[in-house]
Parts: sequence; C-alpha cells; structure tokens
Amino acid sequence: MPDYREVVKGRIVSKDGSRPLSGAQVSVYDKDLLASDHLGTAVTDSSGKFEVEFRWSDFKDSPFEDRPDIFLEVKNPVTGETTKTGVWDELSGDLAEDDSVEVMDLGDVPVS
Ligand SMILES: [Ca+2]
Ligand SMILES: [Ca+2]
Repeated sequence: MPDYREVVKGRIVSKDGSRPLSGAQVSVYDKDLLASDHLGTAVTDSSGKFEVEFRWSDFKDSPFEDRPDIFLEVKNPVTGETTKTGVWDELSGDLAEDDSVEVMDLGDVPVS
C-alpha cells in the first residue's frame, strides 16, 4: 500500500461566521482512544485559510484504522483563547487522479 499524502485544509472564521481569522494557529489531530495523533500545525493566512499535509501512516496506528478522525485546536491570536472543534469522524476527501494526494476540505470552521 502506498503511503499516501494527505492534506487537511479549511478556513477559520469568527464564531458568527462573518469574518476570516488570520494569524490563528491551527493544530490538526487524529482522534484516537488513548493518545490522539498530532498531524501538523499551520497558521492561517490573511483570508483565514490553512493547510496541513501529512502521510497516511501518520494517523494509522492499526490495520483497523482506515480513515482519520480529524479535530482541530485553534488558537485565536486576538483573544489568546484556544478552541477545540468537534470531530470529523472517518473523514475522507478528494483523491487526485493519479492517487498521489487526497485533499480533505473542512470548509468554514467557526471558533470563538
Ligand atoms: Ca483515529
Ligand atoms: Ca490514529
């Protein structure tokens, strides 16, 4: 099995969804029963967008773990507050035509 490249991306917005949050630190995790896997950290750009790349093997701890269960921890640069999002269970995304990379787009993610 090839060790696929995986990309999680999205846009961090204010709680009411009205404006993008730039400069926010976004940590991406795969939720597991005991210790969740930290998959990477990025900082949002001026339009609130972030992108984190990892490998299939980074979240896969056993043959039964086929898809990552993604959640984010987002640190708001203005308030200093950290928000833990809900979990996207067994997330899958769009696979490139040549199978080289899978992109999982979370869309707009509101944080306080
Ligand atoms: Ca998991
Ligand atoms: Ca895992």
